[in-house]
Amino acid sequence: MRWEGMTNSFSFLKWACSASLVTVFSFSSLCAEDGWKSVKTKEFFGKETAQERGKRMEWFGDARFGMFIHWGLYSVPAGDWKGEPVKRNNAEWIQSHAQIPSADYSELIHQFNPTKYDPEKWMELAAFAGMKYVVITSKHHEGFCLWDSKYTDFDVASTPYGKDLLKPLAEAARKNGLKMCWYHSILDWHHPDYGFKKSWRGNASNPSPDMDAYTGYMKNQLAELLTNYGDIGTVWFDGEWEKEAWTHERGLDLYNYCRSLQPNTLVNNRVDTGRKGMDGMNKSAGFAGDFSTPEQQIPETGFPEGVYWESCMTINDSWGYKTRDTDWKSTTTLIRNLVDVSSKGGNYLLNVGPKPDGTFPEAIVERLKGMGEWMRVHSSAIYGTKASPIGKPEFDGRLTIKENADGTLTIHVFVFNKPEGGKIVLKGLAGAPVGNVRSLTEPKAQPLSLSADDGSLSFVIDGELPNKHASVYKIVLKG
Ligand code: H79
Repeated sequence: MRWEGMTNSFSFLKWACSASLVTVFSFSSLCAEDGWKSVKTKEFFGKETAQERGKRMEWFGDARFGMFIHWGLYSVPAGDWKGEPVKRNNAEWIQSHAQIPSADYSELIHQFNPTKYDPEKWMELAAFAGMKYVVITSKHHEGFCLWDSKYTDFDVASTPYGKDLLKPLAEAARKNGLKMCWYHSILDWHHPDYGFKKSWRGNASNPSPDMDAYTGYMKNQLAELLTNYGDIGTVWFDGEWEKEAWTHERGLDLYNYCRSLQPNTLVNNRVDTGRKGMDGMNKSAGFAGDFSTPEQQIPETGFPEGVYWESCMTINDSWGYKTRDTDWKSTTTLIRNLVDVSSKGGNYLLNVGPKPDGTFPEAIVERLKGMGEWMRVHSSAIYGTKASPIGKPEFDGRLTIKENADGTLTIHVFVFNKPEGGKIVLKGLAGAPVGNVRSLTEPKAQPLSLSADDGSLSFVIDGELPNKHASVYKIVLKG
């Protein structure tokens, strides 16, 4: 909704309903007739059979690779405030790190003008890289909304750009075979009713922020996001850790609310208050959420069947675009991270921070293209695979497996660095080999001979590894 000033009673009502300024009126009482109250929230959490759950989770369990996009007003200062670099990594946290008062920070809205935004190009690149879904910040902690929301002026409609950024992205994603997903922050530094006050936040001068009213606002917005943009793959909440504001009861209710709008969508575990810090798994049963979310880390091991998880990680050190951050991970590291995550049965959600003009930094484009080139040859060893049955092998590499329709088992052996002598030993793998070892990296190469002796399989790689990022060998076992 665009900011038009308060010239008549209608725009006054809009102001009172919006998050743009501290308001003495209760948000929910003025806007009660539309939005979330008309949504019948049914109990969904824990109410489906294992089979139903498996079906709902299936695409996520097979996907392995997604694109995370952090984009918002913070992309404009890009890590600097008043010409000075703000310490700490995360450029999307600049308002908090520099304690920028809400009124000053909100001025950035007049500078956000991504005239070079080309969502087709973004999604073509994501698809080329091998990504199967895309998660964008519909709203990050700053509170700015990337779509034209009826419920606030603090959105893209109030920027010089003025157009919904999410609709064309959702269309481009689907056209390129990716599922559209939303990251939506529970924490909101702008909204006057958000339930935990700080001097620089938009709730600072509200004597009694009303978290029920704020939750109503968030639900109204989620109704927009889960009604007007087609099927949404995942709703990815974050910013749930302030105990003064967010509770288990609110989390469970919000989970059920999202699924009442879209029964098949997946909701991450940060909707509730059960995650164990940055390792992102749940402390114990009973917390809502369909999958776990380790942040900036890959778990040491895989998890039992039926535990779904996704490691989200940055491509440099910041989530939001940061001009001074050139600490780009190498293409090799990114590919090996994807392999590592796959070998443990998880998904890799790799973040990009677009520039305020709507383009990706060149370093990101280069790396995603490099991943795509590798994936074009090797993706069958990534998608729809299962975790290694023997954990990490002793050589520098990883394994994934695939159960074939004819009852055989394909083992993909990823080799990062060749061990001395080139002998690859797979301990603890029994079963009768079908044929020899074939190279996925070089399908035309001569098969290598496979030895099976008590409880281990082995083969020898001669010469250089054929791929510098990760070379892949295939073994088929019967029984
Ligand atoms: O959106 C990106 C970041 O801006 C956001 N999450 C990713 C996906 C984020 N990064 N860091 N933080 C949020 C800060 C959270 C830090 C902590 Fe905590 C909150 C540390 C202590 C309280 C997490 C929750 C770890 C322990 C509890």
